[in-house]
Amino acid sequence: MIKVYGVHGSPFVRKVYIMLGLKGISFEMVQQRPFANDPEYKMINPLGKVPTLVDGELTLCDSKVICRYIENAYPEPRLYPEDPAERAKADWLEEFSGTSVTELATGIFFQRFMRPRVFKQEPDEKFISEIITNRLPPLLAYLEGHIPQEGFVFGDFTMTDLAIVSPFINASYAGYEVDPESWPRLAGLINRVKANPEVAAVLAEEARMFGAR
Ligand SMILES: N[C@@H](CCC(=O)N[C@@H](CS)C(=O)NCC(=O)O)C(=O)O
Repeated sequence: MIKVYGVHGSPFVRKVYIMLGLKGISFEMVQQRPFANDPEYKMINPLGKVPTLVDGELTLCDSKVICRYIENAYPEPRLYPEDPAERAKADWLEEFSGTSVTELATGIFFQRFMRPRVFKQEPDEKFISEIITNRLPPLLAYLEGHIPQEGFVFGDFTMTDLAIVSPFINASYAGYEVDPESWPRLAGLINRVKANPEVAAVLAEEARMFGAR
């Protein structure tokens, strides 16, 4: 059986849990905390990050790579576009969302949620304000230009929609919501993705784990 090392609440692990759920693939969740500096875990993932997927002899260490593998190995239902140009656009939007956007959106989450709870430190509200006021808006404007008014980026729901929305789920745990007045398409996409039953089921588990909502 496929094993996924990680924890609920990570924007990257979330993608993998939800994708496997949407494909109807059974898997074992192996609890692995990020930032644990666990030498045994680093034997399978040299970066020590989550998620890691193990499928038989195969071990993969990055959510984008893992999701591509799942799509290729278990094609139904399709969760990435098949057209080469759309597929390339999907790759770019997932890369952009998983790097620059995640760094800022989960920066808010890290400061307000992880620092007090895990590291017993005060959040840096000046840094958070710099993210919200100056650094995030240009990225939100870019995403806004790639999201339709209704439906999903490629018509039907794909992993691109989840990849775009996932970092903002973490930001929402820290009290940040995308302003629907300024970025109505992104705010609408967030709501539509959260309404997907498989997404909602994983978010319910996260809420249970965080003891909130
Ligand atoms: N590019 C990686 C990023 C994974 C990642 O940064 N995961 C975080 C948890 S949300 C982590 O494990 N951080 C621990 C660390 O950076 O040491 C992916 O897409 O899987």
